[in-house]
Amino acid sequence: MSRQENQSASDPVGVDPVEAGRRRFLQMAVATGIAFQLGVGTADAGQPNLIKQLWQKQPLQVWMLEAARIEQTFSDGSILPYHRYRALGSTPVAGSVPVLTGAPGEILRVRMRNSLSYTIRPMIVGGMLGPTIAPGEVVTLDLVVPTEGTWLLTDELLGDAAGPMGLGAVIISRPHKNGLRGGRRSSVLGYDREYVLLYVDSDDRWNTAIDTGLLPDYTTYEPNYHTVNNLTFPDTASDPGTLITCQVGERVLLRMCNLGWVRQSVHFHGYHVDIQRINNQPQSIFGPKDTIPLPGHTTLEALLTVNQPGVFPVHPHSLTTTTDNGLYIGGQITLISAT
Ligand SMILES: [Cu+2]
Repeated sequence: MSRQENQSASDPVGVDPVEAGRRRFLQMAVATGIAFQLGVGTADAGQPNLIKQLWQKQPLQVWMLEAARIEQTFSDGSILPYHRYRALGSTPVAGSVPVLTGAPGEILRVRMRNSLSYTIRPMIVGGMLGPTIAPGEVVTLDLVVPTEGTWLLTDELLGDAAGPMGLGAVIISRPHKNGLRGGRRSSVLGYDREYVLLYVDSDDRWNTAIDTGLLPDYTTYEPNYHTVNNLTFPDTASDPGTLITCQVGERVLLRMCNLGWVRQSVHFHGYHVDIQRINNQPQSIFGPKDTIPLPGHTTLEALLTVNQPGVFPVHPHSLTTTTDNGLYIGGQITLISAT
């Protein structure tokens, strides 16, 4: 499913193909911080294997994702259809949300299968668009890891419904501790552990409409399902990627992500956290907070200094979001467990 013909169409005549590729690559990287390149690195179609030449010293990990229909059963017995990215193979997850990791400037290679009944187009919020992927198609995306931070991968064609449908993944951009870039370490953060928490809210009428091939009523959005890492409480508290496990004295980086539309205010029991970055922009004006703002389609990194042992809830400060379709207790609650 390579689409390399697109890749070489603008090669300047008479310019060394590797050099041309490098320039184009750098232009994209500088302009946006993120670049999708279609099919580069698959050498079998006779095009210059640009990425391999540029990055041959870096082993390429191939992450595998599938855009798939998934039914989830909630505590009230109701079942909601989602269209989610499913992690295949050894692709890491938090809950069931794929979490892809790379260093800034590195290539992330993703093989994406579209098992949905409509064309999708992956995009990174605040970044570039990927290619369209037709139903049944498998496409290899090579994406340049953006600047240090936490990024949302979602779908452009589903538009406003991509979040409610759950079509999201998280990309962590983290400098190598030793090695690349002269051994440069993170300039902003020092931490002992990290967790990803991805919040999604859904209005069942939207999900049901899209799942049956119809358009939802975009004028009305009243979410009644609320997941964190595609889970609800108490499943959140038994998932190793969603239960925040730590020890007194540690610093824990929380990569808070909101793919939904509810303007969340996430509240911490037991601790205050320090906001490090919002949408990957360093922040210095916030003091310690027990409640942090997390609007839709936003990422926020907060540092939790674990200064007491215990088990404490973390949840959006809205009663509705701590329910499953109105049934308390459920929804977007998870726990911090500190020993
Ligand atoms: Cu509370």
